[in-house]
Amino acid sequence: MNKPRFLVTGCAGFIGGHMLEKLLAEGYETVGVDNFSTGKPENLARAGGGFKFIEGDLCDPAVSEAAVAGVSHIIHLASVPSVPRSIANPGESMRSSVLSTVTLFAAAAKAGVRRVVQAASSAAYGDGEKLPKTEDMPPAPLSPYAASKLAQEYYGMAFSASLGLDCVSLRYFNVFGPRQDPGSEYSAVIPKFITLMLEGRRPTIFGDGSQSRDFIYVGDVAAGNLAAALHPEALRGQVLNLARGERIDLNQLVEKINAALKTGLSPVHAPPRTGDILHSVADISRIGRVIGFVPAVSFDEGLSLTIDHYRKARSVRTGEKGTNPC
Ligand code: UD2
Repeated sequence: MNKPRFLVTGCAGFIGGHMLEKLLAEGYETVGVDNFSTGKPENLARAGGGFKFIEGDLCDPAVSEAAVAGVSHIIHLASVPSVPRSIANPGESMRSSVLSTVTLFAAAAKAGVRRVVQAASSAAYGDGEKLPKTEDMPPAPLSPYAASKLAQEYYGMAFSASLGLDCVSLRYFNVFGPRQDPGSEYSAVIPKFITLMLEGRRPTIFGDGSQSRDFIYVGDVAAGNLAAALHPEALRGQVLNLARGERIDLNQLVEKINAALKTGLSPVHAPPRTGDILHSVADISRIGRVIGFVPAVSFDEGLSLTIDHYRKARSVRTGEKGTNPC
C-alpha cells in the first residue's frame, strides 16, 4: 500500500499547526486547507514550506474537491471552536462545523479517501452528573457548538455506513499547549490565564472555580490523531474520547500557574458562563483498547512547556516594543 498522503483541515489553527508539524516531521506528504476564520498565517509559517496550502472555505464544494484530490487520509480539524461564540452566533457554528463537514465528506467519499479522523468534542456529553464520561452515555448538547460537534459525529457514522468513507470521531476534551490564541474574548482558559498572570494581572474565573476539566496537551492530541489515522482496521464511524482521564479544577489551575510563575495572584470571580459545564473528565479505556493510544504528557509537564512558550513570546515582544505579550 502506498504511503499515506494527508489532508489537514484547519491547518492554520492551534491544533492544525501542531498536526502539520508532526506529519511533516514524520515525512508524510501533506496538504493543508484553511480559510483563516480563526487560524493564523504564523502557524503555517512555523511548519515551513514543505506542504501544499489551499486557502478557502470547505463549504465551497470546489474547495473541498481540490483539498481531497490525491489524498488518502484526512485529519479534519476545521471549525470555530468556542462555546460562548456559538451562543453569540449559532449560524456560524453550524456552518463552520456541519456544512463544511458534509461538503468535505461528500468530496472525500467521491475521491475514495481511506480514513477520516475528525475533531469531535467533550461538549457533547453536557452536564450530567455521572463521571467519568464514557462513549456510551447519551449525548446532551448544551450549546450550539456542542450540537454542531455532535452532528459531525453523526455524519461520520452515516458516511461510514452508507458512502464507504471510514471515519472516526475523537471527542477532544480540553486541549492546551503552546501557540493557543490567548487574545480573544473567546480564548480558552489556559492561554488566557497564563498571559494575564505573566503580566501580573488577576485572572477572572466564571463561577466559584470548582468547575473542572480534563486538560490534554496538544502534542498528545496530534499523536492520537495520527494513531487513529494509521489504525489498520476499519473504524466505522466510532466515537472515542481523547483525553488524559484526570481532572483539574480552575482554582487548582490558578494555584499551579502561580507556583510556576512564583506569583501570588488571587482570581477575580464573575458569574458562571451560560452553557458552561460543571465537571468534565473522560474514561479513556476505549481509545486504548481500540487504537492502542495512551497520552504521554502529564498535565504539569504540558503546563510547564506552555508557560515557557508564553514567557518567551512575552520577552521577545517586550524586548522589541515594551508592550503586551503574545
Ligand atoms: C469546550 C469543550 C472542549 C472543547 C472546547 C472548544 C467542554 C467540557 N469542553 O471547552 O472539549 O471542545 O469547548 O472551545 O465542553 N473560564 C474562566 N475564565 C476565563 C475563560 C474560561 O473561568 O477567562 C472557564 C469557563 O467558564 C469554563 C472553563 O474555564 O468553565 C474552561 O473554558 P474554556 O473556554 O477554556 O473551554 P470549555 O470547557 O468551554
